[in-house]
Amino acid sequence: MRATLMIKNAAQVVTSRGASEVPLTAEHQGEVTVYEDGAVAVAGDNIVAVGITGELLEKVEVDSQTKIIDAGGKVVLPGLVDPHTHVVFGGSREHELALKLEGVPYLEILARGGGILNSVEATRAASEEELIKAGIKYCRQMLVQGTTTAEAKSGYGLSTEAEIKTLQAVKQVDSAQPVDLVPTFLGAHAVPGEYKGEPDRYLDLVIDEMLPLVVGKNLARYCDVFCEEGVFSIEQSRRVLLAARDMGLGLKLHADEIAPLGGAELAAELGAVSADHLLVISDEGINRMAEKGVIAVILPGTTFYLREDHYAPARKMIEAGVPVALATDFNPGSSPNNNLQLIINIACLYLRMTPAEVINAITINAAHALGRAAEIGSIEVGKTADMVIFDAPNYDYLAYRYGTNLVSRVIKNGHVVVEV
Ligand code: IZC
Ligand code: ZN
Repeated sequence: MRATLMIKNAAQVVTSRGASEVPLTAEHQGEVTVYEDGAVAVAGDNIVAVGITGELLEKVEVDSQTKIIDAGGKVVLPGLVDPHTHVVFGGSREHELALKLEGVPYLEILARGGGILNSVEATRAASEEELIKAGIKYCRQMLVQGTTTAEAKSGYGLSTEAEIKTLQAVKQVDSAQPVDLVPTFLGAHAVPGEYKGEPDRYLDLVIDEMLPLVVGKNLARYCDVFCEEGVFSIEQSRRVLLAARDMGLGLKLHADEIAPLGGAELAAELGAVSADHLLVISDEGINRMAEKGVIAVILPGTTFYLREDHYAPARKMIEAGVPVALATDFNPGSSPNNNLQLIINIACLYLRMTPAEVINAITINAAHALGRAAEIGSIEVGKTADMVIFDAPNYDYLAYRYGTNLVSRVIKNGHVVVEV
């Protein structure tokens, strides 16, 4: 067996094992294998061996063509997976910061025609090329911070033309740089100004015109809805998601973030792959998600940035057997952060998750939330060689330090794409 790339002498290689079929839950959420003095061998795109450096050097052939990385004193993790982002949008919303500091709530800014609708205006005004350029920039920021795969939602177009433009931009951004993007159609993100007061008429457009085009052009793998008070109700969300499911898309839902509408129960009822946010999830919702194996994608960076006084009940969900993933929710309003390393800190400190639980939440369980766990999310033989080397002596250190980018190298499809 000849390696094209060999990482050796790592202080720790840290990964889940055997969780590519079903996400990790309950006590397994925090199970990681740690290879001290670890090594990983790669041939082409794929991982061909992982273990202790001495053993690997015996069984894997290296030659003058093999790229050898000495990871002495460093930690190797699977490439990070960010399963909830709105990475393609026009403009930015720093001008809303003053309103925020005056205490105007997020949904009030939206009701006044700002918030998401502000970004809709900027996204409609942008050309596809401008959206692509910004998207590439944001993806590069993610990559240098260790993210190798991310979800990318539409939802700042809210017209057929602008939603298609956004998803086409997502496709171009995906192929123009190393971060793999999994596209999600979020036409039901808000009611655009021209349909104000007529959400159902807007949803007719989403269902009858946008969805068939999106599916026909193969521009999305999932469909999502912003199910929230003053945005879309449970009934309206169900209608969109049922139509999307009939057309072959997987389902996701912005659920129970600000008002407890029962989004978690709806996600379980419809067999969604994930329900996201869940700050105000009910006990019933937790039980239904556990029963159906719906992944909770928790977005604690958003909770932090909206200055909410309580976080999603992550411990309760883990104890009830709900698989937990974490994401940045990168977007121009409620979470202008695309760094998963910061999510590690916030999840440990405020969700009270352990560093090992968090690592699984941003690797294998996040890969499950994107339907990609057979290929990515762990350092196991046969998987795609997506890995991050952190300048950290052990994985606890990643939760301990904050605000500094600890990435030393990023490997994507077997190639070093970031070297600090
Ligand atoms: O632009 O504010 N929650 N969608 C649902 C968002 C936040 C993004 C935004
Ligand atoms: Zn979101």
